[in-house]
Amino acid sequence: MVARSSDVRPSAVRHSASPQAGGRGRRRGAGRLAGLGVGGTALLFLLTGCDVGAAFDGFGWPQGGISPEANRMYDLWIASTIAALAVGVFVWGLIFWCVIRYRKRGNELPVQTRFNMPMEFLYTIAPILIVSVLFYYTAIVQTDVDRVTKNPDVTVEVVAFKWNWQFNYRDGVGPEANTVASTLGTTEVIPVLVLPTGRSIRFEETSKDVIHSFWVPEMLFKRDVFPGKVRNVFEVSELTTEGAFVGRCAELCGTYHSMMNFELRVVSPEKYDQFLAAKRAGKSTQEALESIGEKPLAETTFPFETRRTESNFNPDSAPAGSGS
Ligand SMILES: [Cu+2]
Repeated sequence: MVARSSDVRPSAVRHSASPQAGGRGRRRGAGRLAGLGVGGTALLFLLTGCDVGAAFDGFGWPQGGISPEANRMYDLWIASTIAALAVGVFVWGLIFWCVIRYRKRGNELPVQTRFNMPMEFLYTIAPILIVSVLFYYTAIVQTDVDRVTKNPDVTVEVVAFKWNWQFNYRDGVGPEANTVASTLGTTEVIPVLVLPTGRSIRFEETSKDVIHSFWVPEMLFKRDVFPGKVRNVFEVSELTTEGAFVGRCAELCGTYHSMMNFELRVVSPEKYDQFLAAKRAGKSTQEALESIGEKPLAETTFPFETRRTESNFNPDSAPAGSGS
């Protein structure tokens, strides 16, 4: 016959009243202390955003962000992972401890702990607390990353099309603003998007055909580019590192999706002003880049060989015997 909990509770009470109760109480106290220690450590990491991620290769998250927003998202990931690991180690420890400490030793029914209100209260409150803390920090970082301002220092319109990019430097925000200079990618030349460090930059995205996605891996951020009237907008408060960074389309958009690369060239604000002035004076992007002492062509990626010829693109019109 299976004992109901009400049948065995008196035994549990008697058990705890035994002479061993003092030792058990001390052990319980030590367990609570250990739990508090693990929780406190996780909270500490969460609050300080300590960069232990570098020692663990970012726990799978790309490192080397070039904007404050990228670093904030990285810190959130690292802190969340540490908190998850702390909870995981604590729970795994409890499981193994229970398996060993309370393994079957005889036929006597062990002490039952059903309807233990403090413990059930803890089971309910602890997850709610953990989720609340994670939600709180996620909401803060997400709001920060999605924030757009009324007057960014630089506005660039990103136009995606199958299968390349056009970058329009604008004199204001929104679709009514004017393009003052433009860079258009071609099959032969990778488009280079030139932007300055230390200035807030607004990206306004629009597509000519299907959905693409604007992605510079070092910004640790990508956002879809939609066709039609939807104008996807995001901002970075500044770019912190000069250099050349490859950019990609991150949305499967058709045959040559994987070849839809561009380059982000981050330069000093002075060089950026000179570049824009050269563009406005009618120079090509390559000439303007050379005029500020930058390499004229992309250095992080190269035009892909499309291998599109008359014979393989339109086999029906190919001369007889020119291939399968
Ligand atoms: Cu695309």
